[in-house]
Amino acid sequence: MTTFVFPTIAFQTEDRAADGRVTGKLDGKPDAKLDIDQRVAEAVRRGLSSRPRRLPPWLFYDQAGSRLFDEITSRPEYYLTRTERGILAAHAQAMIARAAGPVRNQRGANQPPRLRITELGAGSADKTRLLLKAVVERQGNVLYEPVDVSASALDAARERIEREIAGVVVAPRVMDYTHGSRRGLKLEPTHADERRLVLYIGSSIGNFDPPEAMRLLKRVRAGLKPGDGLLLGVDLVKDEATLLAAYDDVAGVTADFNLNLLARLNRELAADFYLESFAHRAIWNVSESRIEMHLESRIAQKVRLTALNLEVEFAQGETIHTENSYKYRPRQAETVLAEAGFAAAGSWTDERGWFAVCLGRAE
Ligand code: AVI
Repeated sequence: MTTFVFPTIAFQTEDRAADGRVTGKLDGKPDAKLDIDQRVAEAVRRGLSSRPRRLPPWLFYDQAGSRLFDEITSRPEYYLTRTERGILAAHAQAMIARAAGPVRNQRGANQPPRLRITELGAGSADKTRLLLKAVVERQGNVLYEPVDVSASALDAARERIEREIAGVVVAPRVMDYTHGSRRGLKLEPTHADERRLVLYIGSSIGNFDPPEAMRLLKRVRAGLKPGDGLLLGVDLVKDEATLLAAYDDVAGVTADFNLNLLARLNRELAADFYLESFAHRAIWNVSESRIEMHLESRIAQKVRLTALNLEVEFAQGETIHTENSYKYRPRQAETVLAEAGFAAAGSWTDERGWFAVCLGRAE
């Protein structure tokens, strides 16, 4: 583990650049400029000033955090990715056929509509590939629109997918789908003979609390036409030991992922978190049906975030709540989808009933 040592420097002046970043000169280092992402700065100030202390989970995904998350998905304890991949491998054709709509056999019936695939989050090529291949098998080629805030993640997805699957044209959309108006995601309109299938897989919906998740699903629905679909991957409630192990693997990758958040604040906000003085904690909150991740202060300590001109005092044992990962009960996803305006059009699970992929059709 790395220890970060910072000189004592004071944040002096503040200028807003055209792109919304705040730049500031560091006292005693006239040439040094600190480039701060305003959204990060505001989230950290708000979260660390509140009680209980919290940091939003989107902060996990800087370059190092995204790499650690990829590593988590191949840990033996992190059953989610493997299980969902198994479901998609077994049922991709059925999911795609169902999303495209029934094929009527009577003479003169129309061709079923073509599907366009829109994925929220740039997606791991691995799981998405199974669905894209099934669409290409069905209709020859497909337009795939990965949506993400990170242009570099989208570039990587485009490069990977176009190289690996013939017949897929990738049209990345840089957008923060987690925020926005109730009027719906601003997606490019589909053609009259096309249906859009939105993928929101990987249990990403689980990182939103129920009201936030509902707002997000309603926004997705508002951006769709009747007949379009949403394929949602949710992790299901299971025994506590399995859940806890998934969020506290023996190799310590999830601990590193959680602690990287503090390393990120050291890097980006000139903070002086001493990583060894915080411990990764995973808790199963049964009444809320969620795994919580926290960073627990092992000692009483003060931490300075120079770029925010903020000092935070931690009592021994005090935690920063960094993530919730909600686990759904069987049929709960269908109920939630129905409330968001989607009719149940299919649901697939694994033989242990650990994970579910549900198809909702926009009504
Ligand atoms: C991205 N998300 C679905 C993961 C989860 O399982 O909630 C993030 C994660 N946190 C710890 N391990 C994985």
